[in-house]
Amino acid sequence: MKLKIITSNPGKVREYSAALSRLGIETEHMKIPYDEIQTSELSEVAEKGMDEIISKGVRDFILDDSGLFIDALNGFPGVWSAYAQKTIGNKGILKLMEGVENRGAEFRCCIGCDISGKRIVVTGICRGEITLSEKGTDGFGFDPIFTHDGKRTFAEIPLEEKNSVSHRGIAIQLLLAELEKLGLSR
Ligand code: ITT
Repeated sequence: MKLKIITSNPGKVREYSAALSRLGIETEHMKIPYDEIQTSELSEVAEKGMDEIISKGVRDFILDDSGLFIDALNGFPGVWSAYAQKTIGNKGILKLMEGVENRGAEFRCCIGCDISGKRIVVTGICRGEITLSEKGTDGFGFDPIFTHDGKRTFAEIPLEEKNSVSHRGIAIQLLLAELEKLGLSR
């Protein structure tokens, strides 16, 4: 099976190609812009994105809408994560969290998959904490300020380890289970 990975984010491409090749699924990166609508649900953004990609004649693909949801900030930046990353960045998030004791947060990843004319939408969640400072050089986006084990950030662990515990890794496992149910996993 071959799936196109539709994203503008090279970090996502690395994670999908590593995780899917281990499952025997071939990947091909395609950068096709699509509108990310303003809504409070990642799945709505993913579904609308899928409609737009399909309307352009592209089939058999995955895309994802992801975000970092911080408990003490009532879920911010959440669906505005890309905007927050571009504007205030990790330093800005740490500033908002200065003096905040409750560091709880979660990453969510909603994958939309179009395969053999069928649509699968799954969401993976990874809980953890916002660190006090940026640490690590691997990964991308919010990885240097998020720790799932209270010890190392996602930017300090190898990609394979991130994939085994992360929101995206969990969403990929859920996707695989749905593909198996449909008899489409090979
Ligand atoms: P595409 O929509 O083109 O796939 P994007 O980077 O805009 O790329 P999202 O809207 O899904 O992707 O991502 C929202 C933000 O959250 C963005 O700034 C990402 O860098 C960040 N992000 C998503 N997944 C992440 C992860 O696994 N680790 C760290 N940051 C992540």
